[in-house]
Amino acid sequence: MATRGFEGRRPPAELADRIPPGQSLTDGFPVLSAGPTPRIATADWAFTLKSGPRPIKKWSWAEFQALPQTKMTRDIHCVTKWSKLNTPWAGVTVDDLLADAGIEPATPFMLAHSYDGYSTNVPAADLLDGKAMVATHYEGKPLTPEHGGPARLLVPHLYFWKSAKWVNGLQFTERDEPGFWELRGYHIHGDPWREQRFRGD
Ligand SMILES: Nc1nc2c(c(=O)[nH]1)N[C@H]1C(S)=C(S)[C@@H](COP(=O)(O)O)O[C@H]1N2
Ligand SMILES: [Mo]
Repeated sequence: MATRGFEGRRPPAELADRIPPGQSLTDGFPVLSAGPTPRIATADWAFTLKSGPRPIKKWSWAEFQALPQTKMTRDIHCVTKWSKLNTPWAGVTVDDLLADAGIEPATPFMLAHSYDGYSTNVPAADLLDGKAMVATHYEGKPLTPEHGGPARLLVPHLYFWKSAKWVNGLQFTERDEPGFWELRGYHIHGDPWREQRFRGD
């Protein structure tokens, strides 16, 4: 019998090539937050796209819902060593946000910002071409507050700390500026296939 739960289980052989080095599968969906869960009513929610200090475009919840909605089912990988396969999300791709704002990527780097003060840096190339979205739904239902609702960033091909919960903005930056966990020793990029867990990996 395989041991299930938070410790994870060994992947069946046919799934082994979907599990990055050092990771185990979980069927659950652990909640990991640096602080308390903020409760943001959709009526109070807004999302801002910035280039440096300059706001480019701001969407209310209603305006955001009117953008093209995309479904994305992906495997996710947490630096605390759990992976979860086939997680089904829906929301707005970063490509569609830039298209609605009418801009091309302003700089090669971005910072995601959140209602709890969290931030995380991601190269723009890792957010574009359908690689990432601002997710508002999980398993067909509105995203719960614990998992980042009303909206979270989803960057499934990087470690899950890059998927900022309670996200309220994306900002183009001139340099790759470390965010909350990157300032506290996590890797600047966070590719699970290269085991980029901590600074220097
Ligand atoms: N705003 C915000 N986003 C966050 C975090 C956080 O503390 N605040 N934790 C990160 C970490 S370390 C992980 S592993 C994932 C966990 O997401 P989950 O709770 O939905 O599993 O969210 C990431 N996004
Ligand atoms: Mo994490």
